[in-house]
This record gives sequence, structure tokens and C-alpha cells, in this order.
Amino acid sequence: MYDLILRGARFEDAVADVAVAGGRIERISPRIQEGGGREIDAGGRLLSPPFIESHVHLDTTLTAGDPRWNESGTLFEGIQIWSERKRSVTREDVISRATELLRWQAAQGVLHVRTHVDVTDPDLTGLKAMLEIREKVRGWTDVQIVAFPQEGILSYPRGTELMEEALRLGADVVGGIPHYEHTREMGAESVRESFRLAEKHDKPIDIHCDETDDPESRFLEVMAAEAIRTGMGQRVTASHTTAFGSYDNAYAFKLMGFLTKAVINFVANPLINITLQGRYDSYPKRRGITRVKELWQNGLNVSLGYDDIMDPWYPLGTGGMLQPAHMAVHACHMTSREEVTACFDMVTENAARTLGLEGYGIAEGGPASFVLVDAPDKWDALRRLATTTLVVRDGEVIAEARPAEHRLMGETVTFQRGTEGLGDFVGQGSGSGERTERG
Ligand code: 17E
Ligand code: FE2
Repeated sequence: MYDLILRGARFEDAVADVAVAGGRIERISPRIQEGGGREIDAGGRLLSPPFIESHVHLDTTLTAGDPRWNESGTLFEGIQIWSERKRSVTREDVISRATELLRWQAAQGVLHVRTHVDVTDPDLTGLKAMLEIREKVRGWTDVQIVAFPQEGILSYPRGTELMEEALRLGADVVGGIPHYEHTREMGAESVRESFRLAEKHDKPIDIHCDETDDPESRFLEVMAAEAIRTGMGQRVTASHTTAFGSYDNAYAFKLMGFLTKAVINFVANPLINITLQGRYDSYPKRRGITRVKELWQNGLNVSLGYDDIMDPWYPLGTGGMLQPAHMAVHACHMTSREEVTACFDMVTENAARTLGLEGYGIAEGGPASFVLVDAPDKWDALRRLATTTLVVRDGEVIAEARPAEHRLMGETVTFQRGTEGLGDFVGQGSGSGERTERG
């Protein structure tokens, strides 16, 4: 007797039943005869491991307009507004906003979240609040905390000490922001400092690196050199790296060679960087996004983050991970069939590698944590920014949603493409997702 059976889920080009017991996936098979405590008709929908947020700022989320709006739209005005807002941050304020955002994300199937938290604050208020949240939400979402020095490690008073204190209190990952240190020498030194801290505390690294259109911002090469020297490659992540989109090709090609030796991870945040960058250009305007397609073509691990939801850097957002993937399709020219599918993987499998997750994926014997997406495949999920209709965590249904139903002159419009790949997909309306409870 199983606890839960999912009937007719699309998984790896086949339609299968999935049986769950004791929080684990017991069987995946074209047809499971036995019954389950609860049966859910997947209606041919895509079965995916949970979505992963590999880069977000939960301490700043849901503050847009407070104390003021970002009029220039630049990264630097965002940092200035946050440094003003930061003075009135309290534990309760951070707990309420960050928890709300984690609820928005979990409701959309995002069950692993890496958040950067600003530690350039003598009281570490945001960090301490986030450590509490990480424990409080453990039953339904996994949070990794990056000690992120928004105003610099070497340029902010006692910056290194605050980083150490954050790690001692329980931050999971060492951050950095070399392009915002006062000089390029301090920037390079701050990267080495992040690596020293990571080695000392045995933690992974995730650095905001070269988040500027300045083609002279070259701290990624320092990260690559340190990753090669320490052998930490797979535990190292370079976030943003938008200057890579502005480098001269002669330099970019040389750098790509070093990166393939360093084997570090990359996180691009296409929603935010298409918005924040290019602000000092007139026309033509740069996209201000790292070389996602070329990194991916060179076999490097690239994932995508949301970065901001309603804060000084970005006024919009819901935290659903198909949105940054959708933007990557456009802004990174990832439009071939294979490339669109790769963008879906950048908010699931690739992000799991960035976060160093173990046991992620859908397999017999593995944890029963998965989502159903209202589409027959990854490509179509992105095309329609499809709704996540079911979220299961360790065998428990934690979230459900109904896709919007559109009626035109009395008939349902489904937005389904009439081509291959639909198979048994039932789509909107027609009772899919209905449940039967059995004893
Ligand atoms: N801080 C920063 O340095 N860069 C960003 N993109 C955000 C905060 C959101
Ligand atoms: Fe960021």
C-alpha cells in the first residue's frame, strides 16, 4: 500500500505512474496496479524535480518604494537606497518579508533557495534573522545563506570581521563583491580574502563578480586562478559576471579557456541584469548579461536566479523560476529547441549542481520531492510560462494550483500547440488534476 500515487505523469519522454511511500519514490512504472492512500491524476503533465532558486536576496525583498523608488534604475542607486533602508531593518521586518517570499516560491514549486544576505551591518540583524528563518522553514523548504558583503569586504569598516562573525554564526556560503571595492587592487585582494575564509571555514563560495558593464572589470580571472590554485572549482560560483558580456572577444576567448580549467559554476540573473545594466549607454544599449550561451556551449555549469523580487533593484516579480528562464531565452538568444530546454534545466538540475545538492532528481528510492507543471514538456512549460499545479515535498502534498481557465464565446482556449509531443497531455479544463481519495 502506497501513501500517494501519481497517475500518468510525463517523465523522460514517457508517461508513467509514480508511487510514493514513507517520503520516498518507491516505483516509477508505466502502470502501477496497486492503489494508494491518495491518488492524483497528473493528466500527462510534466513531472520535474523541484525548481531551485540559486540566487536571490531575501533580506531586501518586498521593500520596493521604501524609503524611495530607484529612479535611475542603476545597481548603484539600488545599493544607496538599501543602505538607507538597512538602518531601520529589524529582526521582525526581515522575518516577515523573507518568509513571505519563501511562501511565494514554495507555492510555485521552488523548494531550494540560496539567498545572499548583506553582512555589511555592524549588528548583522538581517543575517541573524535569516538564520532563524532557515531553521523555522526546514520542514518545507531548504535555505542556504551566503554571507554577502554588499558594501565591500575591504572597503567597509571591519568587513572581514563581519564576514567571519557571519560564518561563525552559521552562514553556509562565503560571498564577495570585488567590483565594488574601492580600488582594483582591493577587488583582487577581496577575492583572495573570500577564498581564505572559505578554506578556513570549509565553506563553498558564491561571489557577486564583475556586475558592471565596465569591460575593465576583470575579477572573474582572479576567481578562476584561485579556484585552480585551491582545487575548489565545483564549490565555487561566480554570480552575475555581466562584464563578461562587454569584454573584447580576444580577452573573452582566453578567459573561457581558463574557466574550463577552473570548472566553477555560474549564475546569471537575466531579469535583473537586463534591467540594471546598460543604464549608462545611449544607443545601441548593451544587454549587460554574461555569456550564458557560450558558457553552456563550453560545458560549464550555468544556473539562473531571480535575484530580486520587489526591492531597490527590481520593482516587479513573484519568485517563479520560469520567469528568469523565459528572460534567458530572449536576452541570451537561447531559442533553438535544445536551448529552450536547457534554460529549463538552468532552474532545476544545473542549479542543484551550483548549490551542491545531494539526492536531487526523480528516481526510485530517492526522496519524493517533485512538481507537476501544466505542460507536456520543458519547452512548452517555458513557452506558456505554465503553472506549477502540484508541489510534493518528502511525500507530502504542500501546494496545489489550478491553471487559469480562458473562455472565449463559450469555448475553452488552451493555448496548446497542435504539434508533436502532446501525447496524453490533457491540459487545462477537462478535469485534469482532479483527485480521488481512497481508503
Ligand atoms: N546587490 C548587488 O550588488 N547586486 C545585485 N544585483 C543586487 C543586490 C540585487
Ligand atoms: Fe545578486
